Amino acid sequence: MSFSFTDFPADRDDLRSDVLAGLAAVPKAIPPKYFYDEQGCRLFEAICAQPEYALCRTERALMAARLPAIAAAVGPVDCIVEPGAGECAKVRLLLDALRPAHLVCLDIAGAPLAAAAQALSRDYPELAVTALGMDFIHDLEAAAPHLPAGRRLVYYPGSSIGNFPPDAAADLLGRFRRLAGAEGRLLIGFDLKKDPLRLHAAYNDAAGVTAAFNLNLLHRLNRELGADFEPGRFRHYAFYNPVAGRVEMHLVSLAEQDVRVAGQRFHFALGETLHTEHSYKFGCDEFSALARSAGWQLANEWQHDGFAVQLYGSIV
Ligand code: AVI
Repeated sequence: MSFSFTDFPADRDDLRSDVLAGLAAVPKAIPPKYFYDEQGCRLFEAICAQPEYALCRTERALMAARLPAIAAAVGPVDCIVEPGAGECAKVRLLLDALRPAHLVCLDIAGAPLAAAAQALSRDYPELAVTALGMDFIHDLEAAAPHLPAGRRLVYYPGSSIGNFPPDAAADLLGRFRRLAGAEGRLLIGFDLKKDPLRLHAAYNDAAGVTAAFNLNLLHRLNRELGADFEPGRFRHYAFYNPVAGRVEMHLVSLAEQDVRVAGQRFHFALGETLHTEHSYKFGCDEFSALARSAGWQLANEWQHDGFAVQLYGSIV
């Protein structure tokens, strides 16, 4: 069994500057990557278990049902690279089917990643596991020296690509391509456009878990930046915008109020929004055009109940 963990804490020191810049912007906004402190990771896992939020279950069902075809299409790989690996749960199916020698998993939440990757390495004694606690959105290139030579598969499941605006998504896909190398492949899962009421319900679950996930951001800022947000004075507000093809998530101020964050004062008008997340939904052709703009050539695609998985190789 081989396991290593490297933390890149400097990459995560941007919280203060990103939040201060985001609160000074019009409209106010905070990047969604800051949802994922330890409590945020737990709440996201709980979202995935909500009856209204089918995304994770649907992707798992698709992967399980189509695994032999997916493995055959991917072909032999030496190394799987998983950005945003979280609990390292999704990759297990692929490890069973592809049997690579090496797994490199990356996540901004370093401590939970280290624990999950170490547990995984106990279950796969033949596998060399490298865990990198890093903000790969900011500095994916820092992962390159940790990748072994050989044929690489970048695995990016869970429709995480939908949390980026189209330009940033294309940029990230291009960086995945450079990380994968000329022989490399990309297996990516994304949520499809569908009935807007279904999408609306998925981000407004009856148990209020998504609301707690959204509001947890304010608790995090109170704890880590000495802010004085009163989460009870903000409303979780999420809706599907069919023109833009995305779910938008906001925290709307329920009062006129001032908030102090890292020693600076910010004013919220009654009804003013703090934007926290976009979750883009795609058509299959729309997504493959986006990937193509980043140098990826579509090789295969599988769909199930409003979710798609696509396999890419480099355009030669
Ligand atoms: C991680 N990401 C793909 C989730 C999504 O659906 O955009 C995050 C999430 N936000 C609210 N619910 C789930």
